Amino acid sequence: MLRLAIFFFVLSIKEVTLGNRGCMGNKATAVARLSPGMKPKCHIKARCEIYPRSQIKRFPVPDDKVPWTTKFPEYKPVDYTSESILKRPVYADPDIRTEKVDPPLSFNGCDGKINRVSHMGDYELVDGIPRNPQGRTGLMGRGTLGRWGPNHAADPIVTRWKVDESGKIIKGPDGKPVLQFVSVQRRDNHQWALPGGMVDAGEVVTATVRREFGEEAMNSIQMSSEEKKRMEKELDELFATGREIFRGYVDDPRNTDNSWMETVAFNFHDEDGSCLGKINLCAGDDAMNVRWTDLSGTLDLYASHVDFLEEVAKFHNASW
Ligand code: RP5
Repeated sequence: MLRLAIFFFVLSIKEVTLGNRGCMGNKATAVARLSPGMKPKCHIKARCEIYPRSQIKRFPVPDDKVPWTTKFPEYKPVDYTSESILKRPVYADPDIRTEKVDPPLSFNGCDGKINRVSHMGDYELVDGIPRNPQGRTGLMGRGTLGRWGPNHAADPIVTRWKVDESGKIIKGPDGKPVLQFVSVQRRDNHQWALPGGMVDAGEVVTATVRREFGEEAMNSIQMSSEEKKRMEKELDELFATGREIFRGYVDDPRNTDNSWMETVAFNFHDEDGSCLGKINLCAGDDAMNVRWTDLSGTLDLYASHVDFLEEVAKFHNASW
């Protein structure tokens, strides 16, 4: 019995480690590990009527027609890939429907440093094109996403307890202590969100959360090398420990039938506020504002970020 327990313990450690290593991890490590009780929700934001940053209307998909297993013969998704993606910025794939790509893209695997493995397990290819594992979105093509299939992101959830002037923890209406997290206001749609971002080719997700927090919540891009060094030291302390909260599909308004967002979200919690006291929040890069926000069930945030925060509140037994 003890041996069996040790075996599973070692296995789970291995999975956490390899799963964070981008394309160096193997396929078996990439299967979704959602926190217990957390299930990816049916497309809500990924069926928003007007596709972000466009005038394009999605083909309406009723709730019961989202799963591919439900027949929907009248389904005619709009085909849309934005001009900027078709111009092939460095992070964008070629248009595999119109160009001959040799060698072909390695779906469900790795193309050099590009990770095309889904956290949700193997996805289907229809006529060589990845199919969204969560079902229909009313739009085919890539929209404004660069990659066919999974587009990998990482999200830092930096938390502290809310205290009054005397340092006493403030309680919420449910009598539980209130947590606060660092949120940013996105420049593209002005919605409040976690300061997450895309994983660069070859980058490990733990490096992405740290880089994105530095860029969006501390404006590291505008810092002098001296200031950057100081920031790195502060972040070392803050990011030394982290708990994986979620790994999987994100209900992002940019998702399409052929391209979708996936993320790994980590919670970095400063129990006594000693480490975060030194951190100077300053919005930068894709963020136009940054602030501490109270965790609560009434939050309205970008994509499925509220779901990750609910998990964090549960874990810390905080007010929700
Ligand atoms: C969301 O998009 C992820 O959860 C992450 O927060 C974000 C990454 O995209 P960009 O902020 O880089 O646009 O799906």
